[in-house]
Parts: sequence; C-alpha cells; structure tokens
Amino acid sequence: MDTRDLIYLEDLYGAQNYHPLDAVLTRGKGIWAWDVEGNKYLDFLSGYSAVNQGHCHPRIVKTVQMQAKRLTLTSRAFRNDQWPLLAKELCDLTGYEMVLPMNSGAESIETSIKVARKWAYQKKGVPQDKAEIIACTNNFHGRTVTIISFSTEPLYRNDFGPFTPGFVIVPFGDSEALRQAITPNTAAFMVEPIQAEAGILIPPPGYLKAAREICAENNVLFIADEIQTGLGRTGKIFACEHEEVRPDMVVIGKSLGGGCYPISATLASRDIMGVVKPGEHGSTFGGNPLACAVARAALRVTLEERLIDNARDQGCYFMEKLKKIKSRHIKEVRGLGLLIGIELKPEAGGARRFCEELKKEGLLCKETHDNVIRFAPPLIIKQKDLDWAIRRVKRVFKRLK
Ligand code: IF1
Repeated sequence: MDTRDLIYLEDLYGAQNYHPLDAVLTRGKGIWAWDVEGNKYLDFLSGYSAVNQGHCHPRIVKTVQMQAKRLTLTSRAFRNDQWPLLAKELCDLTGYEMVLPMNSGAESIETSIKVARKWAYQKKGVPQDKAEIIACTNNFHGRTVTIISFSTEPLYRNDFGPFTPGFVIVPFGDSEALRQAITPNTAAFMVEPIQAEAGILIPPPGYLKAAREICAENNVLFIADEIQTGLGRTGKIFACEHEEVRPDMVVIGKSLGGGCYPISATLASRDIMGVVKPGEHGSTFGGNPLACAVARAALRVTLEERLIDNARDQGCYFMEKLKKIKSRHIKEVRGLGLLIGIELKPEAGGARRFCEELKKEGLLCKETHDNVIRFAPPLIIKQKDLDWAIRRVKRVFKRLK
C-alpha cells in the first residue's frame, strides 16, 4: 500500500487525536527513517526524545529478541530476574535509594503525585485530602484527567472535566511566586527543568536552585519531571544537574525504553518511596521482564556509547550553526544539549509550514506551540549529519524568506 492508501485507512478508522505530517514511515535505522515511498529522512524528533539511542539500535533490538523468547510478562504477583537488576542499576546510576516502575510517563507522574500526597499525610502531617501540589504555567506532564487537571493549556483540558482538585499553579521561572504559593498543606512542587512542549522554555539561571532551596526550607518535595529532558538529552543524565539541583523525586520515561518498549519510573529516597505499601499502587505491565531487560540495554548503550557527552558537544555545535542563520523570521534560537528550538516571529506564518518544507528537504521536525520548530535528533548523531541538516535548514529559511 502507498502513502495515500495508508493515510486514507488511518483517517477512516483511526481516532483523529493527532495532526501528523504525511510521512508514512516503514523503517528506521539510527538517525534515519524511510517512508513507504522509499524517501529517506533524518529524524529530528526522536519520538519526542524516546529514541535517544537511535532507531532499532542493534544492541537493544537483540535484547528485545532474546528476552521476548525467554520471558515477557509475569505480573508483579510473582518476581522476575530483570526488575531487581534494573532497579539496582538505576539507583547506582542516579544515587536514589528506591524506584517504582510503570509504563508511560503519565503513569509515573501519577505515581509521583500519589507518593507525594501519601508522604504529606504520613510524614508531614497534612490533614487527609488536604494535600496541595504546586505546578507551573505551561506545564506538560501527560494526558490523564488528573494531570490535565493542572494543565494551563485549554486544548488539553477542554471538555475533559470534572478535574482533580489539590493543584496550585505558579508562573514558570518565578521562585518568589513559588514561595508565596506554599501553605502548611503543600506536599510538593512539580517542574520540568526545561518546558519542552511549551516551546523549549529554559528557566532563568538559578531558578531551579532557588526553587529547590525554597522547597527544602518548607519541607515540600521537589519533583523533577525528567521524562523528556532526562537520560542525556540536555548533555547530563538529568537536566537538573546543570544547576546542581538534586530533586526529592525524579520521574523518567521515554528513552529509558530505548525507543523500543514503554517503560517509565519514579526515583526517590527510601524515606519517601517507603510510604508505598504492598497492593497500594502498580500496573499489569509495570516492571515486566521484557521492559526491564530493554531498559537495562538502553542505559548500557547510553553510557557505553557516551551519548550524554555527544549530546552536549553536538548540541553546542548545532546551536552555534543555527544561530548563524540570517532570517527575518527567526526570533530566537534556544536549547540545551540536543533539545533545541527555533522560535519564529508571529509574522512568519507559523512553524508548521517550515516543518512541511523541512520534510521536503528530508528532515522530520515537529512544530510545538505554533511558532517553535523543535530539533531533538537521536543522541547518536554525528557532526557530519548535523552539517547535512544545517545546509537544508538554511535552504528552507532562504526559500521561505
Ligand atoms: C502526546 C507533548 C512532548 C513529557 C513530559 C510527561 C510526559 C511527556 C515532560 C508524558 C510526554 C509526549 C506525549 C505526546 C507528545 C509528547 C510531547 F507534545 F505532548 F508534550 F514530548 F513534548 N512529561 N510527551 O514530554 O509521558 O505518558 O506520553 O509517556 O501526548 O501528544 P507519556
């Protein structure tokens, strides 16, 4: 079947919950993907940072094949030989004492909310059902009803009420507003170190550190959503490390699964994660042996192939090149590591048309929030591939002058 046939079927039978570019992909290898017509693309979205190790990484695929033939799912009613090893490896890597495995990022965000609330009732003495969690304007933490209950984006909230109570919103980047919003019932403050979906918004220098200190002073848990920024994307294991901030709880997902399999996790100290008792939380697939084997391989690849340093170095290189592009449409180029965005001026007519043109040049990019083109290639990308990409980005900005 060709592109047209497949789009017809998708539009006829598939729920219309996305507005994808019309690239019908059928194969991926490393930074490259091919559509059903045989056109080759450089993947500059990496599955929203879930494909940091590149498409179909041979070591990760081999692990999928081996484990899939051995044992895929036991439920947590029994034990398996992969979860304990992943748990130890994650704690050794990050310095946290305990980890709770789930599947999607949203499920682990929900985990962090439940753990923070339970910690508030049992350890902080917040009255039952009075726990408050503070989040930021323009946050993106997932799509469940509780998570969109504290979204400030109408598109994600409209017609999905009634919403979960207990959330307070403060402006992203304003630590004094955070201090003012804290009450004796505040359990936690949840923040993305960089707001990717909001348009690669980087907070003012010192914000994360100040917020962390305010939380510590007020016995409020600092929860970092590192689902997109974590595991090397910004040139560190966690983006919070750029400000030497150590959260009380860290939520990871996406590339933990090596671009092959959904797995997410919440990391915390024993004092915090220890409030969860048997039977109180979990999921059918949480901590399954296939997911854990894949995650162990994904972490090994990330560390042994030095993807974190590569993200730092290639990100610097690429950002420098992008900043040299002369175009009246460009308002700002910003980012950290290989999480980069070009914000266009409103009169540029929106980022979507630039992404359509970039697709014609063989670059798969996604606009975010109307005016930002997001560049987030797999962390394996080499300088020569970025040079290939830069030449095409320049061509598009020249054409759409
Ligand atoms: C969609 C956005 C990105 C995330 C952060 C939690 C989650 C995500 C920081 C939830 C997921 C994905 C979801 C996907 C598109 C994509 C996205 F545009 F929606 F916001 F990346 F920016 N925290 N982000 O980025 O993780 O449950 O999806 O595993 O929903 O359209 P998930």
